[in-house]
Amino acid sequence: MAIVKRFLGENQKEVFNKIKVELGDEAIIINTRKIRRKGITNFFKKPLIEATAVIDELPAGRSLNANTLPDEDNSKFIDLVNSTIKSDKMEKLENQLIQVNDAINMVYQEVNLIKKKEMVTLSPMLNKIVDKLTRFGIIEENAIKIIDEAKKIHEITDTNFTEAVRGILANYLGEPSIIELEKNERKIVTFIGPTGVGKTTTLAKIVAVFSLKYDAKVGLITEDTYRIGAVEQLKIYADILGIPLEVVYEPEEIVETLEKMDDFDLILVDTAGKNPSDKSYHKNLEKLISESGAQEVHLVISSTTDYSTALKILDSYSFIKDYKILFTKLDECDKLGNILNLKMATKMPLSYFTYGQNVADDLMPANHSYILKKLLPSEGEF
Ligand SMILES: Nc1nc2c(ncn2[C@@H]2O[C@H](COP(=O)(O)OP(=O)(O)OP(=O)(O)O)[C@@H](O)[C@H]2O)c(=O)[nH]1
Ligand SMILES: [Mg+2]
Repeated sequence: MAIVKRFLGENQKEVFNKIKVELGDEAIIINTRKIRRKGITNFFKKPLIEATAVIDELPAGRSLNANTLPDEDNSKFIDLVNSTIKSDKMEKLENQLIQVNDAINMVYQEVNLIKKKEMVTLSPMLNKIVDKLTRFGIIEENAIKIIDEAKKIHEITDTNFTEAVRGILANYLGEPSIIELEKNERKIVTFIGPTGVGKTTTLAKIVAVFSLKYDAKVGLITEDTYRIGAVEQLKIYADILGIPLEVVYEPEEIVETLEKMDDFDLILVDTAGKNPSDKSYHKNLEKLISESGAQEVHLVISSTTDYSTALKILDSYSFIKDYKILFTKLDECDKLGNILNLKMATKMPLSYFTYGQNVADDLMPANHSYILKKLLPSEGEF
C-alpha cells in the first residue's frame, strides 16, 4: 500500500525539503496548495504551502515522522496513486506469475523424472552413470533412456555394459550424412542457419576439401548481400581456392546464375544469417532453395547453443522439410551431449562437425566416434 502524506511549511523549499528528508528522493509530489493561516491577525501574512507526497514504499532505514501533518482524508489520494502505479505493480505481478509458472514446470519435470527413474529402478551404480552422461550435456530424460536400454541389452546379450552404452549412443547419433558426388551429376548444396554460427567459414572448408582433395569443379554462390562485408569474406576464400563466386540479389536470379555453372560438380550456396522468426526471411529462403533445385540443405548450428534455444531455432526452421544438421564450434563446446539431445529430438541426419577457425582444416564428417571418445576417453569401463 502506498504511503500518502501531507506536509506543511512557510514556503515551497521548506516543504519539499521536509518531504525529501522523510520520504526520500523517490517521493512524488502529487498536489500543492496555498493555505490561509487561521485567525484575523494572520490574514495579511503570506499563506502557508501544503504539499501532498506519495511513495510506493518507505526507503529502508526511514520511518514516518509523527510530527508531520496527519492526512485527514488520504483515501482518495491512495486510490488515485494506486491506480497510477497499478500498471507497474501489474507488471511485477505478471513477472512473479511467470516465475511461479516456470518453477511449477521445473517441479513437474523433476517429478516426471523421478517417476521415470522409479519405473526403471536404476541401481546406485547406474545412477552414477546417468550423472556422468548428464554432466556431458545429455539431458536426464535421454540419459535414463540410454542406461535403461543398455541395461536390457547387457542382461539379454551379456554384452559388457559400457559397450552397450557405446553402441546405443552410436546408434542414436547415426552415421554422418556427408556430401557425396555422383559422376556427371551436379550437386547443389545450400547452407542456412542463424547469424554468426559459422556458415560461410564452414562452406569455405567444404570447398577446400572438394576442390583441393577431390579435384572437383566447385562453384560458390552467395545471396548474402545483406551483411556488410559478407560478399568480400567469401570472395577472399574463393580467390585463395581459385574458384568462381557468383552473387544473387533476388532468389529468382539463382536460376540464371546456375545456367552459367552447368558443368560444375558441386555448387555451394551461402545464405545470410538472419533471425529465423522473420517471415520474409522464410519466404526468400524457401524460394532460393526451390528455384535452385538444391538437393541438400545443411542447417548450421553452433554446438555451444543450449538445448532449449537450439530446439527453438530448429523449430523455427521447420518450414524446411528436409535438411541435415551441421554442428560448428565443437572446440568451444564443453557439453557435447547436446548434439545427441538435438539428434534424438529431431531425428535429422548429422552432416559435419567443425572444431576451429582454420579453413584449411577443422572440419570432419559428423562421426559418433569423436563424441564417444570425448565421453569415454579410454577404452575402459564407465
Ligand atoms: N571456434 C570456432 N569458431 C568458428 C568455427 N566456425 C566458424 N567460426 C568463427 O565464427 C565466426 C562467424 O563465422 P561465419 O562463417 O562468418 O558465420 P556465418 O554463419 O556465416 O555468419 P553470418 O553470415 O553473419 O550469419 C568467425 O569468427 C569464424 O571464424 C568453429 O568451428 N570453431
Ligand atoms: Mg556468412
